[in-house]
Amino acid sequence: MSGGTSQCFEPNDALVVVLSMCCLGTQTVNAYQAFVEFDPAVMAFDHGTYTASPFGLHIPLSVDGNTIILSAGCDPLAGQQPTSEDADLAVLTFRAAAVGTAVVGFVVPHDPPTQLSDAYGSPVIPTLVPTGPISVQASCCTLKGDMNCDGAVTFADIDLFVEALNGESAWTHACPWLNADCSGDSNVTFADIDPFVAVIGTTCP
Ligand SMILES: [Ca+2]
Ligand SMILES: [Ca+2]
Repeated sequence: MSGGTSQCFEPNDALVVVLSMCCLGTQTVNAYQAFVEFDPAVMAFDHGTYTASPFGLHIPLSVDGNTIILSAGCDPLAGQQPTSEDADLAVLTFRAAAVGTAVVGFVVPHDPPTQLSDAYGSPVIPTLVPTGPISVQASCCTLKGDMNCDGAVTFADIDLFVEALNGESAWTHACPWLNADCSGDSNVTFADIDPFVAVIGTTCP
């Protein structure tokens, strides 16, 4: 089971996480339950919907604190059969609440556990892959020279710019290292110093 991909969000943006299953091989699955947690300091849960297939029978999705509880299974009356195919199971929509970085993952350990079940109710133990990191930034616009991703190039970016000159492997900040490429050659070198000074004072639209 896993979720979506990493990208930048601004406060109040919708964050959509798709719960899916894959790579079951020859193991067929009849149902699942999942306990999904999120960081309420960075994101707020808005709503979630189950997919109609492959599991059309589900209990209403519920939220317990920062944990979302999901459970669904095949609907034999609708002709649904246990399946081993890759499938999306549910779509969870969050709102970016505050600047920060968060992961949407599974509560492990949990009793009962997050698991898939075969037609006999026996567990098919999944490899649980979290989504993220989801980065909520004050501004997601890419601004050459904006080294702290606050949407403006100011004196506060100078120390970080100098740090970026040490190379990408030494860069430990969430804001992209390549923002220091002010010359546009996809590298960060001393040749970027003059163009960096020239963009001090620019802001995101
Ligand atoms: Ca900045
Ligand atoms: Ca450059």
